[in-house]
Amino acid sequence: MVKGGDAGIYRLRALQYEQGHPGGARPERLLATISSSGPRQDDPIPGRLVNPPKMPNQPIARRRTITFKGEISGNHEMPMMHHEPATPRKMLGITANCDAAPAACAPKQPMTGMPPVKFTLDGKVFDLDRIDQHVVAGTVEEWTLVNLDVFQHPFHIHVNPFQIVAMNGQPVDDPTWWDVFPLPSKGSVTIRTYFRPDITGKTVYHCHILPHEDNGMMANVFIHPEGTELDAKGEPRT
Ligand SMILES: [Cu+2]
Repeated sequence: MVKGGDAGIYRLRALQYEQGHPGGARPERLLATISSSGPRQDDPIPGRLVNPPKMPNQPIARRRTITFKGEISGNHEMPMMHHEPATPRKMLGITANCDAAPAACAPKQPMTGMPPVKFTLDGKVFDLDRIDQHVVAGTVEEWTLVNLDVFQHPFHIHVNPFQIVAMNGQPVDDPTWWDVFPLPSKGSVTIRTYFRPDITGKTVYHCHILPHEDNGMMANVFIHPEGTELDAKGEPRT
């Protein structure tokens, strides 16, 4: 939350950002142009919006390791740079927004004779019908997210935010709740999350770089109702 300045025109920019990608840093981009006008308001800005919930003090029900790997084969940037007219593709029943996610509108394999771009979680590309993790509502889990690439992968999981408990194996003591967190180059982040009891069913976790996600770096997690027992393979007992 920001307080507007004196009357005038302001530009909101995303600064240049180094993701560690061999193609170089992401350039600065103009996000919005903001016009400040009218009588001045001096209302205070709240110091905090909510009192964040505490992580429940309960044992870790399960620990998992998830690996992130991109196979960019030298043409990783091609979907973004393709010049054919964009055709929106349907993903998860939703038609892609070509302005917000140009990669979703580019042809899947822009060049012939080169291996396709492939981004994987635990060696697999996304499959709508495959459940990759079974978890139980009301439990706390720790996931170690391993990035095998030199470039970052920002991890995002739907529904349940998470806390960071270790970076590259070094403990971190920070109660901040995260929605997305960048995995460092050739490193790991261990997260702790509480699967809240009131939300169950299938959802996803994925890399939040859209061309990575759209080329496979996403997986399904199924949150079973509280009290569900998982067998040795981590699947619900029937
Ligand atoms: Cu990624």
